[in-house]
Order: sequence, then C-alpha cells, then structure tokens
Amino acid sequence: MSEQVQQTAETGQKKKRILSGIQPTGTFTLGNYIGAVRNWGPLQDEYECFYFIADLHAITVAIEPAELRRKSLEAYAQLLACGIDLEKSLVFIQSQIPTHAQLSWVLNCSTQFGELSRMTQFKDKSAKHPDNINAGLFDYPVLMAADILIYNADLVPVGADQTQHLEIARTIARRFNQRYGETFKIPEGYIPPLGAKIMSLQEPTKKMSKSDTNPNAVILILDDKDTIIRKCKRAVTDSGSEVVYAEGKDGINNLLTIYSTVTGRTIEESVKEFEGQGYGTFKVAVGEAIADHLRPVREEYARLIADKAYLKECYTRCGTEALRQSSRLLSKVYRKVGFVQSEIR
Ligand code: ATP
Ligand code: LTN
Repeated sequence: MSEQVQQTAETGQKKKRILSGIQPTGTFTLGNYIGAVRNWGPLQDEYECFYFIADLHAITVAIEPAELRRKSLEAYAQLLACGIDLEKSLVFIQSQIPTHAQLSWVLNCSTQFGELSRMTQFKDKSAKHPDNINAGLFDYPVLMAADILIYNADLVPVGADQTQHLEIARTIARRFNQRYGETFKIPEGYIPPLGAKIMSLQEPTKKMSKSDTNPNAVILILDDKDTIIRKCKRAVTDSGSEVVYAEGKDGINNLLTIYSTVTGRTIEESVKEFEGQGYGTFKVAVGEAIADHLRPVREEYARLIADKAYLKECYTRCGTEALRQSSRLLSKVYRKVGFVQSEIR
C-alpha cells in the first residue's frame, strides 16, 4: 500500500479507513470466516484497510509460547489465503506495533471498572476459565479500543459477538474527546447482514468458536472435504424433517445460513431448493458446498505457510508502515494528556 493517503479512483476523495483483527487462538472457523474474514477482502477496493493478528489479546487465555508463535504465523497466512491483498491493505502482527499497548494504558484511565464488568465476553471467558481470571481478560476491550482508535478507523468489520466491544470503544473515544478535546474519530461497526453469528454444530444456541474443545462443533477453514461432510452429517438438528427456517430449529437455521452464504443464495432460495428433501440429503449438500467454497483458501494457505521468508517480509513491511501511522496519533494523545515531550529517539 502506498504511503500517501489513499484516494478512490472515481471521486478523488480520501478513502475511509477500515480496521479489524483476529486472535491467533487456532485455525479460523467457518464462523470467523463467514462473520468476519471473508468480508474483509471485498472491502479493499473501496476502503483503506488495516488488518492484524491480535496476539496481545490471545494471551488473555493461557497459551504455550511455542504454540502462540506458530499459530500467529498460521493465522497471518490464513488471512492472506482468505483474499487479503498486500498491494491494497496492511496486514500486521499486533505485538510488533508497541503503540497499541501504549495507547491502551492511557485509555484505561478513561474507562470505568463498572463498564468493563458488564462485558459479556469477560463474563463468558471467566466462567470458562475460572482458574485464570486475569487483569488482561478484564482489560481486553480497552486494548481493542486502542487498536481501533490509534488508526482513526471509520469502520470496524466484525461478527455480531463484538458489538458490545465496539460500543465501549465508542464510549471511551467520546469520553476522551470531551475531556482533552477532539482527538479520536468515533468508529462504526460493520456487521454482515447474513451470517454475523454462525452457531456451534453441536450446540446450535452457542456461537461457533475457535477455542471449542469439541472438534465436531466447529468447521475449520482448512478441514478437508470428508471431514467437513462428516461434521455436517453429525450436526445437531431438531426432531422434525422439513428444511425450513423457523423458530426453535436452531440447528437447521444455522445450516441454512451457512449454505446460503457460501452459495450466494438467499435463505428463501435455499429453502426452496430442499423442499421435500430430508435432513440427511440437506446436510451432505451443505458439507459439499462448504468444502467447494473453501478449497481455494486451503490451497493458497498450503502455498503460503511453506514460505516463511515471504511471510516475514510481509509482516515486517506492513508493520513498519502501521507503526509509522499509529505513532502520529500516539504523540498527539501524549501531548493532550500532558506528558512532557520526549526527545528520546
Ligand atoms: P476464541 O474462541 O479464541 O474466543 P473466536 O472464534 O471467538 O475466538 P475471534 O478471534 O475472537 O474468534 O474473532 C475473530 C472475528 O470472527 C471477530 O470479528 C468475530 O466477531 C468473528 N466471529 C467469531 N466467531 C464467530 C461466529 N461464530 N460467527 C460469526 N462471526 C464470528
Ligand atoms: N476482540 C476481537 C479481536 C480484535 C479486534 C480488534 C477486532 C482485537 N482488536 C480491533 C476489531 C478491531 C475479536 O474478534 N474477538
């Protein structure tokens, strides 16, 4: 991406800025893909895009150092394989850009304890890991706010589970602006109309999650065709037999959503297609459609992950530019809060 401010070809106006991140906590699930990552590629022509691997966020849950390092590189390659083009966007690794953590400290002091206590992700993850309710888990949304605000992002494409975190980022930005004067842009969420929340295949009232310990509950974007079809066949559904989208049919609704997003059909069109057919036929068709859709991603990933030198060159080049851009806003923030200007270089 050029160092100049990007402009749209037609209007000559400054492009709006998009920012989003994903944690390197495992191979991306179909939920991450449909709810977030697959939407990031198509945004690149219209927007100036910044995407990153949220490894600072990933250590809020216990993870072995070697595993984190490996998963971070794998996540980086997965992002590129999902259609992010480094000619158009910056893709970097969060921990390599120190400004995020620096801003996060300042923002902590504009965030209330009560606000963070109300975050549902904090409550869910505390319940899941009662032996490790660390301060980082509590503070997670403030670091996320810093990620967004330090680039003056206009739009943040995420799945529906991140709505509450986006809202607190907006609250923190407004509060800081009120106290210290106009500094941050107030970001907007960008949540896809269909597939914003893909559910677990085994417990369709819970979201599909990378860190789920039951492999049958999640489809990974690198799963092979047989595995995907097997997981779809085992998906929990209700005791009925009609493929329709209706209340109480969480499992079927989820499969219909998945099928529609990967085939580009509406829910109505999908329902029509399976009229008079049983769950068995439907489940296999869903599995096949997913596998066909993901095949190019899997192939591109295999090519990228084999070339560590190329990946390193990419995250270093993008990270250098991300640091340059974010340092400007951090200096402004430091000035506004009253820190003595540093001459240390
Ligand atoms: P973890 O299990 O480690 O908490 P996760 O699978 O929830 O991870 P994140 O890295 O927290 O994934 O999220 C990355 C992006 O994927 C976010 O934009 C999030 O909103 C989106 N996302 C995660 N799970 C789903 C889902 N089931 N459906 C739709 N979008 C999702
Ligand atoms: N919390 C996010 C990951 C994330 C993020 C961000 C997303 C960290 N920082 C900034 C958008 C913008 C999640 O997806 N669970």
